[in-house]
Amino acid sequence: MTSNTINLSRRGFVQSAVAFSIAGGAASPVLAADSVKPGANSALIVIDVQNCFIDGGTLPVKGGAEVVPIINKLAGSFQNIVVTQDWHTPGHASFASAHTAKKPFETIGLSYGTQVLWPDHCVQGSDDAALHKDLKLPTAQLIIRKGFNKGVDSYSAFEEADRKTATGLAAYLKARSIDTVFLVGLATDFCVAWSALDARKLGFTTYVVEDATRAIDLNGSLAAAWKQMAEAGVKRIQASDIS
Ligand code: VGL
Ligand code: ZN
Repeated sequence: MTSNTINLSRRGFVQSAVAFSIAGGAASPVLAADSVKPGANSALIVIDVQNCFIDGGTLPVKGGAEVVPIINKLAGSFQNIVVTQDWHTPGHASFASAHTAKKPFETIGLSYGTQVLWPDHCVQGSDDAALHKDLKLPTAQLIIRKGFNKGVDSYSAFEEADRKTATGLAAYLKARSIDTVFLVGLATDFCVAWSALDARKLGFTTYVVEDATRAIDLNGSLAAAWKQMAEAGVKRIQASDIS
């Protein structure tokens, strides 16, 4: 290719440029079939893009700030946008500090099962719990806060960790005839994954936009999350797949 190009006359170059664009054109139907255009029945669900999960916060996720411009841009493709905030009480049961002789990232058995213990984070009303200042979602219609029951965590935007208490998000989406959700935000392997798995369980067509998420990756949790999501029928896409 390179040596041909060097010997091309200008006319020859123009011809080969045309040939190249035809070949490119032939490839584009494949791209078009793979790309998704969110409609009136789709919602972008922006999970926990809060100061706590970004550098300088209490539970920073590596590269967390990088999702902000990607999400801001994606928002232009959606008629429906929902935002979530992790919203814990002081002394929340998911905080290591609430348990004797426990350190962050250890686990504990609570009434509803095994709970990973975290540094104190996203305490209600604190700057740490605020949405990142560069997140620009003026058309978002709902902010849903979760994890506000002191004794129960809620990674999922749909259902608390007791697997009984609904946040109300599913009923809201269903009332608005939304059957397809696109999940972005933090963290891929916790709140995004749990929300995606519950969305599938509740019957939503579910996409996770991988490059609009970042992970905590604790003891292989990221690979495990992608495996579970694939098994549940969650579609893994990139921001460039959305038109
Ligand atoms: C999250 C750990 C603890 C998350 C929330 O948003 O993924 N992770 N609380
Ligand atoms: Zn939390």
